[in-house]
Amino acid sequence: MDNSPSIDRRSALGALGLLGATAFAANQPEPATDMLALGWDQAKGEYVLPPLPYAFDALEPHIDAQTMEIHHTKHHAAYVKGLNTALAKLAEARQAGDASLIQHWTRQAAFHGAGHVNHTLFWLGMSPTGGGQPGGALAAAIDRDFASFDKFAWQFQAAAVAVEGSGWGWLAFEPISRRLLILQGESQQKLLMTGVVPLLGVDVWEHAYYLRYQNRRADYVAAFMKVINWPHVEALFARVAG
Ligand code: MN3
Repeated sequence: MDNSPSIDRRSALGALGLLGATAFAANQPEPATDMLALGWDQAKGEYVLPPLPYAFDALEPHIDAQTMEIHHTKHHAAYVKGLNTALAKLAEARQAGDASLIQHWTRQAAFHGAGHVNHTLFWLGMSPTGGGQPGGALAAAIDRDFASFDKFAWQFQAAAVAVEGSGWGWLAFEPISRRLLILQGESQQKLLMTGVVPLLGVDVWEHAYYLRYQNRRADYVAAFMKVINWPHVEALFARVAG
């Protein structure tokens, strides 16, 4: 089952290169189609659910179609709605000069905003032709910062499996040292280090795997390794570290 509108792989790759580069090139205007693929509608001035760059069943058997459909059309869509709502409520608060709910809606913006960005990155970090190992400069950086790809894969999976409750396993670029870090995100936005640029994230909320893997998070994370879109991660890395 396909879900339309879809975007071709090349445009998805180009668009998601922007996610990592945003902090470094925020002054560069980007084409509207790329912004839509990143989940922002410039014409409407609001966040939108970006299309998946592949069909719901494209990652079978590693990630099942039902999980993908619910995850994308229900969970991710809810983060988009929550982010737009939070920002609208903050605009109302400014208009009214009423600070009583500033803390609530600011927290909501961070949670739903992170949820939106995380999932956009998640979808494009996977591919029906994914798996294997990265090449080029990213492979060299992984060897430098984690000793080997196998050591990286071991730590990345262990970190993701060990996330307490709901969260994410992240591979991120740290721009001060210009090195790679593996981080554990809790919820959508907690335990991340300010300034890092996420390159690859695995969603370990139960909604990401429970239908197929039940409580076997480690099996799900191992399956995720088989669908990683390394060319996309390499492109993100090149944008921020190149
Ligand atoms: Mn999720």
